[in-house]
Amino acid sequence: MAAVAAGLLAAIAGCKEQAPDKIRIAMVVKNLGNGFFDAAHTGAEDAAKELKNVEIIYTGPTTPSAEGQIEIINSLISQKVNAIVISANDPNALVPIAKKAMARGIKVVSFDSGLAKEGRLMQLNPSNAELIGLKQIQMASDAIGGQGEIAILSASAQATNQNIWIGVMKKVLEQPEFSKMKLVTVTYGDDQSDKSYREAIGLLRSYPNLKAIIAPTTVGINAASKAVVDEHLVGKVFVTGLGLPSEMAGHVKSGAVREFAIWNPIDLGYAATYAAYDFVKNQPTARPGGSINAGRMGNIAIDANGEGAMAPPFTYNKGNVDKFSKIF
Ligand code: RAM
Repeated sequence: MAAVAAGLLAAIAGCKEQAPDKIRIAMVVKNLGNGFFDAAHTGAEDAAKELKNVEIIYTGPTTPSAEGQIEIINSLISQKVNAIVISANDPNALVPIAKKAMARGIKVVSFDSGLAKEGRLMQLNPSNAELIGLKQIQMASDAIGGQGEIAILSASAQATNQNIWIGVMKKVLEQPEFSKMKLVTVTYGDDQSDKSYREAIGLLRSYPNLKAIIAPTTVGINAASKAVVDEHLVGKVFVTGLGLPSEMAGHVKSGAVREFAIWNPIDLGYAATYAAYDFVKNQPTARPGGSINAGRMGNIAIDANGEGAMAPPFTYNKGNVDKFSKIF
């Protein structure tokens, strides 16, 4: 009897030790197996360590679809997580499920690729969209001497972030400075290496006068660079866009890429986790017009639209790519 009672007491104590206020933050990414999101996950875990009582549930579909993310969010609602930090595969299709989560008290924050305003409490952008779009056109222009045909190889067709950047790029191309550059097409590799590679090969074969491929996706830029090498077009077609130094160092060396850009995905995942935490904790400034406390990243302002932005994109070339390839 005594042993049973002691066991029961221990079990009760054990329950108590399970810290009822442990905060569970689910990071839902566009898809698993993408190095960019692996890095964001590292940042989320860094934040969790600092915040102490936080557990990160890292999840996402195998291919980047809204349907896959809806299924995952449904299951996170049943698991009663405290917050969802999501990089959305579609700005609108996920709104009803995100609203359902919020109605159950789950704090939904989007990062990287945003949810429409009504589906989240905040969107954390890596940087300003205008800067990201302009930067990519500038890099392409520099590589091809300001003239010639260019194509865009994007991620999935509904991706919020890529579509915003493509919109900016099209506007930037209307400026007189870039009038000799012609965008011939936009194609989608769905952030899958094999599909992106096939699309890139298709571009190179369909447009014999193509001078540059801009891939505003880390998966696409890697695949397009490989396609240019395999088609023996190094020096004739230049690839640029957004890439991870760790994946791009070889392509810079091969000459397929002169310059590319990106922000720090570790810091982005870290700050998004802090944002979710602030909303869970009901920090009074975590609201549109306020700011979040993002730990080592300092305070990040939230505009009236509920959006915040981190640092400008950083440019990589043969002078610095090796150094950064050790980080992300
Ligand atoms: C891919 C994803 C991600 C984007 C980066 C640049 O990894 O599409 O959403 O921000 O590229």
